[in-house]
Amino acid sequence: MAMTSNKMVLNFVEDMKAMACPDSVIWIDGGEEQLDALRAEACTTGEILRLNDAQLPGCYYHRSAVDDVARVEDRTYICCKHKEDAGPTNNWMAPAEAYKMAGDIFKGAMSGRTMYVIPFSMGAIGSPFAKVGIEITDSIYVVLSMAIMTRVGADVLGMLGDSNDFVRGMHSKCQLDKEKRYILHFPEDNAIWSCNSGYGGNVLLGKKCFALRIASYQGRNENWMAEHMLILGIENPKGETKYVAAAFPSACGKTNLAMLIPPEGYRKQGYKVWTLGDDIAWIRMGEDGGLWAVNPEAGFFGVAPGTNRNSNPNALETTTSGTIFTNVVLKKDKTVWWEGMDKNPPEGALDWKGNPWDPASGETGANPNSRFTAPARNCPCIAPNWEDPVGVPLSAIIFGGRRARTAPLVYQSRDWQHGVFVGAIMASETTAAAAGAVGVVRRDPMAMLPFCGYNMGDYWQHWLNMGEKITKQPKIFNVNWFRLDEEGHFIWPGFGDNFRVLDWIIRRCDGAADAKETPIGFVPLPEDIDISGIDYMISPGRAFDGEALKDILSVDKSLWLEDVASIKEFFAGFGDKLPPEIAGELAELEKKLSV
Ligand code: GTP
Ligand code: SPV
Ligand code: MN
Repeated sequence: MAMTSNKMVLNFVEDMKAMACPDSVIWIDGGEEQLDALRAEACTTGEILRLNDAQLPGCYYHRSAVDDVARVEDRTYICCKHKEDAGPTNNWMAPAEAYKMAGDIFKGAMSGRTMYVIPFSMGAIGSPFAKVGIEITDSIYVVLSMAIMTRVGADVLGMLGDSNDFVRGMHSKCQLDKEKRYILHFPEDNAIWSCNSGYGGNVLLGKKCFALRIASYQGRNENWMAEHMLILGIENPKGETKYVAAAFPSACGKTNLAMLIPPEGYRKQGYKVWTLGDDIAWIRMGEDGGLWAVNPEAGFFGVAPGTNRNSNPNALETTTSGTIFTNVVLKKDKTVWWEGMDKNPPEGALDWKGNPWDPASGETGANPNSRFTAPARNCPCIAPNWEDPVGVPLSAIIFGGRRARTAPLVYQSRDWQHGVFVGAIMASETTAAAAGAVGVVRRDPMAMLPFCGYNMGDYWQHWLNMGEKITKQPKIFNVNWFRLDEEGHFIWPGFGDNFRVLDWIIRRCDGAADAKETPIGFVPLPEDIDISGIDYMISPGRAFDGEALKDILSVDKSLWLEDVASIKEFFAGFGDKLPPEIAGELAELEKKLSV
């Protein structure tokens, strides 16, 4: 039974039905009863498996196809009328061609299957900034995951009313044929078509497809910003909370930073970190002239490997109920395990492919991009105001990536324009979150390279324009937790100790900390970063100390000049879409490095 009389929604569903030819259509109402029935059905077919109810109540296990475990950037397209509007960093296809190609793939793809219609909201229902999508899918895993990651059901249609302002999302697993796998975005039509995948980032269309690729396009037209950013609050001993948003590329530490627990010394003084979001921020101008951020999601689709009681106890706690685990190790007692959880790989377990796993084999048990899908409300440090419809005011914006050598632990931009440049020159080593080689340095502006729904040159201009419009500009910083020593060990302890850097950032925002000016921006003096109580061995013979701190605060001009050469080459691809202000900042940087 259709749950709405909205003609646009009904027409969309009818069109997709006519194309995919499902045996039946089910509208997702958002109630537990329906979701429970779907869970039971998916357990019967083996699509998911119920985990140990005593230890992991309401949790399920899922495996994706072995060749379908990450986003496929080379098969992801922006389909707008003019190629130039997609820009040099996106794959482009003409809309008519894309609809035709995918239409042929979708033809009859759901015959013998049920088509689910998921009305979902990005943002709290009732928030003036929330946006609606309808996702059609033939996967119960997608329905259950969307019910965790977004707000789904009848209330969403109530909020939409008769409006045509919704994203039309069409997904089918089809045959999971990787040669016919496409993730197609039509920003000018508010539409997303995804076929032949069952992996989260390709199929949970509310996330990267809508909340970043389509929303970034909408934000440019409507004067707001959709960013690949976590949002956190830092409460000081006086009970005042300041908010920051941080953009790091995939698998570079957003979830971890969002949920961090400050070192003991800070905790004793009364410092606390509150989580508002771990992956996506929608940012608008507030009435006070500042920038305000909301998290449009309702759950976390987090990286499992490396999550443990020390690195991120809050994430671990978040996943103890109502969670779906994908591609992790399945233990005999129907609990889960992954590399980096503890030092006791389980015996008699099944690996992420479903085969008996021998920990001594040298193969990992969990896929490096294995993930958990967990409700945000489960998180012990979720901010009490995380669903506030107007969001939270940002004091600082932080960029960061994985750089073995070039970028120092932290530096601050001179002003907004220079800060936009700092975001635009971001680079990071690739990770398992996307298909392809891992560990290769690539330029990834604002951590948005795979997620910007239009020409990145226009995107930088939009950042500059937003800075002009606001009167209270957040301060802009860059961090790098990933500097390596000669032998490849992380020099900085990271995780909870990253709070020491957040502390400097907040003190800079308050005008309460000093800094040294360098060619790239303001770097802390070693004595400005509190390293008391750090207990970390960089390598067997070397403890982290003041010397190590000096090392990772250093700015090596020759390395930076190499980076300038790579930036020039990257920027050249944008032609006259490169804002002159950004070109000017690059010339300035080169000049400062050359003296
Ligand atoms: P996406 O969900 O893909 O967007 O990733 P993310 O940015 O949320 O990354 P996440 O926090 O899940 O971290 C990814 C990996 O980086 C995990 O294996 C972490 O253990 C590791 N990591 C996170 N923070 C740090 C840190 O401060 N230092 C080091 N060395 N590793 C870290
Ligand atoms: C990322 O890759 O940045 C993720 C996971 O957050 S996915 O939803 O697959 O994009
Ligand atoms: Mn992400």
